[in-house]
Amino acid sequence: MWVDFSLPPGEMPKAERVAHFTRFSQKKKQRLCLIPPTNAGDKNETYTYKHMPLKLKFFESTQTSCLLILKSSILKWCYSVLSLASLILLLSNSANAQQLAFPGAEGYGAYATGGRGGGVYHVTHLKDSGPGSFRDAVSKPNRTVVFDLSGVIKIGSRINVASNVTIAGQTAPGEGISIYGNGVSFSKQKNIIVRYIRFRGSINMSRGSCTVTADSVQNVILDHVSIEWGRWDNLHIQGSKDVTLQYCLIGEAIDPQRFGALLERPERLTIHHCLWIDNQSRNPKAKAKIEYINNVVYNWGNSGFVGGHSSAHHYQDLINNYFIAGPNSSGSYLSMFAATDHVYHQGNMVDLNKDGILNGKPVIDSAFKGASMVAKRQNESPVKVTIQSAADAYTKVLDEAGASQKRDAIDRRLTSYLRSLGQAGKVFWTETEAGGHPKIEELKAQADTDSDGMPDSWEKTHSLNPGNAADGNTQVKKSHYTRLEQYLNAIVDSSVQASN
Ligand SMILES: [Ca+2]
Ligand SMILES: [Ca+2]
Ligand SMILES: [Ca+2]
Repeated sequence: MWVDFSLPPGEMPKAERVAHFTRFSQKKKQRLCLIPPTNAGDKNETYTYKHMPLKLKFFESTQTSCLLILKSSILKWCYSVLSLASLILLLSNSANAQQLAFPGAEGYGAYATGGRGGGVYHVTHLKDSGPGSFRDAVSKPNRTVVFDLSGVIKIGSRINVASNVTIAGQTAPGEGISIYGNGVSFSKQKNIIVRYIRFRGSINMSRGSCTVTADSVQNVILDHVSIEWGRWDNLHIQGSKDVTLQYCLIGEAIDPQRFGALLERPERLTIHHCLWIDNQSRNPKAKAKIEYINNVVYNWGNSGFVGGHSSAHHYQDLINNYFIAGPNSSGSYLSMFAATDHVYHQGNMVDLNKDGILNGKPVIDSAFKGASMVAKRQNESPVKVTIQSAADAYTKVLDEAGASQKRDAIDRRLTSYLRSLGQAGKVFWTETEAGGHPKIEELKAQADTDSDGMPDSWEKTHSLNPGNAADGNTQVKKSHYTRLEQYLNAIVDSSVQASN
């Protein structure tokens, strides 16, 4: 709005000053300017410039410049621009205070901070425990977990993840990492970011086990995570707040219940762009305050999305989801709603004809039999989900759901079922029946000499020091992410493979 403008020091006669200002203004067109102070008697003198009244206000200052205020029609314009500038500044400051977990994080869990600014732990082998294991990696807070290799990590007992942890599955090479054989618990923890990894339970778990439990958690985001082979449900979320599941694949639950997910009284919960596939029911069961947007539910058995149907009140918003029947699907793509289920729905589609073509019909009120229908959204997170049509969401979910940086054979099989649009798919009883866990080729990640999580090659091309780990936590000026986060974000932003 103003520029530095120096006049010769010392007192300058009024006429000369006006002349100088006029010359300046002509040269600079109508830009506002700073002009130097002269003496106290000159305060608030009025001049004209091109027939426009100007009021010059001088600071009593020995500085070489002072503020010019225009008392004219452009004054309002000036203030409006200033207000806009302040607003932009304010917004950018508040963005700093509320940094997204990563670019593209949406929903109630989008502000999770994970291990930002903490240490880096390298998973260096595929064994169940000990230094360098995944179990050890997530056992302590304030760290980012990176993977020096790809493969299947077979675990014998549940793994508990600590608070303030980022699990950066996208750092693993090749087809990435599967944690297989038992479950992973995030329960009672806060601020966790999980991206591009597979959690797979097993028939060898105890009968009531879920693959992932996230009870009483806060500020957690699971992004591009595959959650499969849970015995009771694949996923259990109870009493949690500020949680997002996005681009996850929640499928192939196994004996005895073979259910997708049980949500018990979570609030501020977002589930968007997830693929629910080959689960007998509960895709999910939503005893919850939830925004459920752009999901695809394929080949449910008995039931698709299930209401809370309890004495407590539940508030479910279903927006632009696609329900697509498969070989095992009944017609109950929405079921078990009671008057205590307050349902808002908009733009959902259902395709029940199993004809290999996506040609569904709009879901109408009567599909939510027993529910109390409401006309307005009841849940809307501060970081809004970018909402697509149900048909567009189908394509996006097919491309991206699960650990899709490079899908492994199991997730490729499951998404091939979806692609068949009614022809293929099965609600299996055990993972053995489904073909078991195939090997994932064990590849090594690029060298990271200083162990700061960023490979030498990346550091060299980004003016960082591959011999000094301290640069990982320095901040990138524009984005306010750390250098390590900048790397973690960059390797997936452009690499989701269309070939999936
Ligand atoms: Ca069809
Ligand atoms: Ca490094
Ligand atoms: Ca470094």
